[in-house]
Formats: sequence, C-alpha cells, structure tokens
Amino acid sequence: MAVGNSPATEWRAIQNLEELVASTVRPWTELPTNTVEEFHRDGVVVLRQAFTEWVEPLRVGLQRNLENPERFAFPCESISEDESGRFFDSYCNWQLIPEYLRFVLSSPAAAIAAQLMRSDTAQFFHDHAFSKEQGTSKATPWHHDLPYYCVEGKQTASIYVALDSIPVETGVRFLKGSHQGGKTYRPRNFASGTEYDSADNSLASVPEIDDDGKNIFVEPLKPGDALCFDFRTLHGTTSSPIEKRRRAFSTRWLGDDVRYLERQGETSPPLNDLGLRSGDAMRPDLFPVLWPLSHK
Ligand SMILES: O=C(O)CCC(=O)C(=O)O
Repeated sequence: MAVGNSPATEWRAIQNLEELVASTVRPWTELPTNTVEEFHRDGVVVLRQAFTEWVEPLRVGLQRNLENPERFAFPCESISEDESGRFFDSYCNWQLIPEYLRFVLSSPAAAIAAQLMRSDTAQFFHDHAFSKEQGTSKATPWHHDLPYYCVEGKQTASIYVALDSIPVETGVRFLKGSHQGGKTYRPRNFASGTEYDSADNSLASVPEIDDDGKNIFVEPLKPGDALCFDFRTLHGTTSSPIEKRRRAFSTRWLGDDVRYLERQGETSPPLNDLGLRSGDAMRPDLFPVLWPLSHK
C-alpha cells in the first residue's frame, strides 16, 4: 500500500462541476460572535453537534475509503509492521465518494467556514479523512497544516467532524495562539515523524511542545462535534492507546486572501500540476467557491 502522497486514483473525476455546484444549496447557520472571536484568538474552537445528521453518511463514505484504499486518491497507512493497530488517512476524495460530495455541497460547512475566516467567500480546498483503530498507540506528530499545502494566506479553516466519541486522552491537541506565532515549520511525515525534504531554509523544525501545558486546547468530542482550526495552528496527539476506533472527516477551506504558493519541496496533497504561479488565485474550476451561493 502506498504511503502518503501517491495518487492511487485521479481525484478530478467530475466533468460538470460548475453545474453541479450551481444546482446545490448550502444552508446558513449563524455562529455566535464569541465563537468567531475565540477562533481568531486561539486558532481553534469546538462546535458542538453542528454536523450530527452527517455522521452516519460520512461513516458510510469513510468505510468505502477504508475497505478499498487503492480505489481512491492518496491513501496512506502510517503504521509499520512492527507496530499495532491501524492509522489510515486519505484526501481529495470528495469527487469520488458520494457521501463526501454531498457533505461538501450541501452541509453548512461552507457558511461556517466563511464566518470563521471572516471572509466574504469560502473556497473548497480538499477533504481529509482519518481513522485510528482500536489498539493504535501512534501519536500524530505535532505540525501545522499550512506548509503542507501549496497555498499562502491568513484566512483559512479546517472543519474536523468527529465520527466517534473521542476522549481527551486520544483527541487532537492544539497549541492555543500558535497561528499567530509568525513561524512556519517543516512538514513531517505521519508514519515516520521525519521532516519533508525542502529547499526552503526559512522553515524551522517544530519545537518540543508540552502536550499537557497550560496553552493546550483539547476537548472530549461526541459524534457530530467539529473542531475548527486555522491552517497555522500547531496540533498533534499523544501516543495514548486508542480504546475504541476514532474516525474523523475534515474539510479544508480557503478565504479571500489565500493565493497559490509554489513551495520549494514536497506538498501534501501534491497538487503540482495546477498550471498556477505563486500569487495566483486558486482555480475555481478545481476548488469551487461554495460560499456565497452562486444563485439565490
Ligand atoms: O486526527 C488526527 O490525529 C490528525 C488530524 C490532523 O492532523 C488534521 O486534521 O490536520
């Protein structure tokens, strides 16, 4: 099985994407002002039961992904043969898995992302599904997402929907305020923890983080709760063993100020064939603008 950035299947599967986007409606859900303020202050916030009705369909979609990883885009197993459990992730499958597509095009995620980013628009970047199975003791290495991506900007949001109950011991931990630290850290491979090769000498190594420190944000989650975080917020997990499987489905959103950035090394997803130059807007034919609605 491929580890990481290998495109098992072409992710751009839909021919009439613009028509499809125009024929779907995404609901508005108003976020309280203090939620948006918290997101900007801490770089992370939890939305309780914002996606309850999406849990079952997303579990069905993720099951397709887990059962036949090679039929989908960019499958990744991060557990080696001498470790126990399974840590699977896969991204850019929204055009291939109908339940993911419905979530992207019809859930309140687009409107929620726009509000959190304080952006007039929410452009969809990609989906990212995760599953850690019972008996897995693999930590997710501390990292932030922005340097993995071929984009630059401050108006960004990930919406990570819990598909199982996740206790604090095994939940994703965030370093509050780290989105405003001004530093960008080298991406790390989830399987080995080693840093990606990059010719960009401005990238520092992720510092040692006390995962129980006073600036750590971690919350127990129920299915349908969502962690929302800035692409610059540092996050990771401990190696506490997973007692019950823990699945999550994340969508990544771009706001008004985000532009394409040609990175000097590997990116993940490895979207290097977009025909763009640094500073260009991300192509709306591949990354649809889902908020505001194009028809009212
Ligand atoms: O679920 C995890 O352990 C990792 C999640 C993560 O790193 C992400 O959503 O960016």
